[in-house]
Amino acid sequence: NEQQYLDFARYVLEHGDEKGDRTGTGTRSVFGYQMRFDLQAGFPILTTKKVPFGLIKSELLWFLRGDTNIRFLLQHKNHIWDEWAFQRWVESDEYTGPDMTDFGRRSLVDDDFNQAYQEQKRQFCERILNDDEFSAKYGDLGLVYGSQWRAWQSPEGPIDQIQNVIDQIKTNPNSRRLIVSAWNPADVPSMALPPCHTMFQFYVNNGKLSCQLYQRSADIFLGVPFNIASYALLTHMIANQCGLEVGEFVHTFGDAHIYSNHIEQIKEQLSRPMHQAPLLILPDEAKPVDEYEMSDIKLEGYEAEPAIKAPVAV
Ligand code: THF
Repeated sequence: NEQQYLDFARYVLEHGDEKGDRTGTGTRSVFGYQMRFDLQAGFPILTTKKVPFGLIKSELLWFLRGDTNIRFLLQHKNHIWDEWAFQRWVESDEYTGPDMTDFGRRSLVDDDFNQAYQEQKRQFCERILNDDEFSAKYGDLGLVYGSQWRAWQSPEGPIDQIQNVIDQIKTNPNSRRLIVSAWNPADVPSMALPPCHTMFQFYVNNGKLSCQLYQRSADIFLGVPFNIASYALLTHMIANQCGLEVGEFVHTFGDAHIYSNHIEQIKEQLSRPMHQAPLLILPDEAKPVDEYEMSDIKLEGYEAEPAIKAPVAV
């Protein structure tokens, strides 16, 4: 399973074209790629670097709650979405601190600026956690995953795509319409970041539930290890609720890229040994996906090489 990720990364390193991007970082990129993970062969979390599974759990529970405010993430010490909320804050009229224009890029090249930025971001997170009014206004990322999954706005009222797809898996497993879409063209302009995981489809065969994700844009070093584990976990949770075994997770990509400031890190990772895939442990009884707590989800036997630090492009 993991070998496919390593092959993918090596392929993009060797065959990717240099391509500029929105964040100004520069990438090596390919268009179109696919990996398949057999979920019966262990849980597909990488072992060539330690991936913080707690962050993956809290992010997925956040999506499944239909929540779009980073406060829940901060309460779980999860900071992977901070930059996108922070950006809205520093661009607002109410922000009066030091100039934070282009903070993502400047924090990497200017030490003094980076200190000021880290301090502003720390204060921002404090306020999101402790100030209800501030949090309601600046903690929210707009109509991102959580709201599209659980409450897609339509003239007839909100559509709960997750509940609908679970009902269909149970009652009409042969359906070829088991789809959840996060890409809502009407809402894209108001989102802090338009969804990278554009849509996913389920497939039931021989008592097994498979899932395929179409990801329009993929940060191979930082994002993809999270994305694989996240959708594998979601597939397990929905299979559990529907009384099915797990089948495959098929991961299909649009623009798949390695940022120019992740090249050394991915080369380091490619030189490392793999370990045995861990097992995912969920509750024995069928549990609705909305009722999960962090402690309901466990990995058994997760052994991995050390984490590798890399800057995230904003
Ligand atoms: N933007 C970019 N440029 N890359 C992404 O992967 C990405 N995401 C989400 C939204 N925009 C993105 C956010 N997901 C990390 C992981 C996932 C993210 C964002 C950041 C990250 O930095 N991971 C570190 C550990 C972080 C920590 O320990 O706090 C890592 O080493 O894995 C794609 O969904």
